[in-house]
Amino acid sequence: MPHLSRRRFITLAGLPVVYAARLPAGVELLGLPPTDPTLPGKHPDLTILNDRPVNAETPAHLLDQPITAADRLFVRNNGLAPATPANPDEWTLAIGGECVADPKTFTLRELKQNFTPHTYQLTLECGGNGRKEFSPPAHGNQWGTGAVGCPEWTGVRLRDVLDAAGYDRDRAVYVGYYGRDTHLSGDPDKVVISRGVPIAKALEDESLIAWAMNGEPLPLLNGFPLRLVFGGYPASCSGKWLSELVVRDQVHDGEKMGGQSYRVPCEPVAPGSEVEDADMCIIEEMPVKSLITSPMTGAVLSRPTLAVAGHAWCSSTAVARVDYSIDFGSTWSPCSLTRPANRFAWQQFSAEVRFPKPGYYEVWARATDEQGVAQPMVLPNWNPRGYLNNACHRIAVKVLS
Ligand SMILES: Nc1nc2c(c(=O)[nH]1)N[C@H]1C(S)=C(S)[C@@H](COP(=O)(O)O)O[C@H]1N2
Ligand SMILES: [Mo]
Repeated sequence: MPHLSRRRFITLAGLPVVYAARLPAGVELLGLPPTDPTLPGKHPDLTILNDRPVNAETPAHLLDQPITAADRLFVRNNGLAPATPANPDEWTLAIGGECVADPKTFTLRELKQNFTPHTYQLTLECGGNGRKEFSPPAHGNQWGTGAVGCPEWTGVRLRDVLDAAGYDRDRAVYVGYYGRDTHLSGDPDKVVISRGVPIAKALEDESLIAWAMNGEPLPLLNGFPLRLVFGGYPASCSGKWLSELVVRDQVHDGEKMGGQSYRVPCEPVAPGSEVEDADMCIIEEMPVKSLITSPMTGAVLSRPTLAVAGHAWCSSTAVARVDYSIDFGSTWSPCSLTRPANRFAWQQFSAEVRFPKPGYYEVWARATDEQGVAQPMVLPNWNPRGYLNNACHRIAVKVLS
């Protein structure tokens, strides 16, 4: 049977077809379903929302690690990432703005050599994470739950660098950033995004100018070689491919600071309302939130117990408690909860859940911060651009016996 021996060593999608020699003549292999193209430096199972600009989120079960691996951190680009610099140590960061009398420039090498490095685990979450759930729908990337992650970041304190540059402490109101990405139009004069934080946030211990994620250089898509990282604030404040900081004597008015961008109605509005720019306020602290990362939704159980685990995070010192419910929020039971590695790091919760009889259940998780503010069970505060959805995360479970 020569046709069989010829098929002995065939491969499919890079895998050996183990029983190729036994494949009857005329039978075609089924093949594997097509997979999304993989982003450079990223896990192949990230969900790609767009490729121009690149936006990709992380399925909940891939976020199961206490410290998010670099290849699993979501990507949110507003423009086009710059090319990988040939000599990253020569990358420059300029410090200027109204409050800096004598503008200075530091190379990345100088930042590494002349300042004390610090490492913090900081939760990075896009202000639009969870936008997909808003009704009526909100324009923008339809993020599910995966525009969040919590790697360990290494860099220098923004405060130390501002101190070294010198700035007018009495007049400083805001620190804005500029990066080296390119506007989608290709116009080199158009700024992609230039946001920032109030001076008090900029001066916190954990506010970093970072060059490393989990001890390795940043992935290009996450800002290589240099970026800002602020925990507790919308990730849009954490400028990537960082090239310039401006210490402003007013609220920074860079690209995407005004209008409807990264802003919510100052007072709650009815779903579907149009809101004047003047009535929109800048998002600062992000609300308390949690995510069930294990098991995946849709788990099928052959016994009535289940280990549930995930993360909880907030913009204050720590999440105080996480509870779970299997009866749609009628009653709640406490989860175990770890302390954060540091402020703004996410914390791990876990629980052994017992189901009273076979059937369909949902497990809901609810985090409460130290001020006693808990996640809402239903979608909170509808807003035109669909920011700050911190409704409880839920998974479906089928209990067979
Ligand atoms: N230069 C620059 N910085 C940026 C952005 C960008 O498009 N360009 N996107 C911002 C937004 S909206 C988010 S949510 C975070 C995403 O960070 P990540 O891609 O590393 O996850 O980067 C922020 N910093
Ligand atoms: Mo974002």
